[in-house]
Amino acid sequence: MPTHKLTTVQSQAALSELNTGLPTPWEIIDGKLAKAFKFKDFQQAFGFMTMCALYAERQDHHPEWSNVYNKVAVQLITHDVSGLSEKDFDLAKKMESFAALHKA
Ligand code: H2B
Repeated sequence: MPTHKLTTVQSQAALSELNTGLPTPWEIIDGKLAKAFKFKDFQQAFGFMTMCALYAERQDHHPEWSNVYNKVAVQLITHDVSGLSEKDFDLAKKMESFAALHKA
């Protein structure tokens, strides 16, 4: 299925939908969908990252991220379209569900 770059208006609408009900929201920073997750400890953070990594590999859509102990800073972008696509919002939603399985 081809991937389409979302317009600014479409990205803002998708961001609002993604953030509905979330205590800590995602933001669009420098054209990337970004969020910093914080967990109880490194084990929880790495468990979260492992679930995300396996999903990302299945989808062939990979995050930019960094980890320091209990924090995981995530930036999502679709390199193939040089911008945001539905794939980024899909991955962000999955990341939220994986984060919910790990201790904050
Ligand atoms: N991940 C992300 N975030 N954006 C992409 O455009 C992308 C990817 N493209 N993972 C995939 C891999 C592409 O390079 C391969 C060839 O399908």
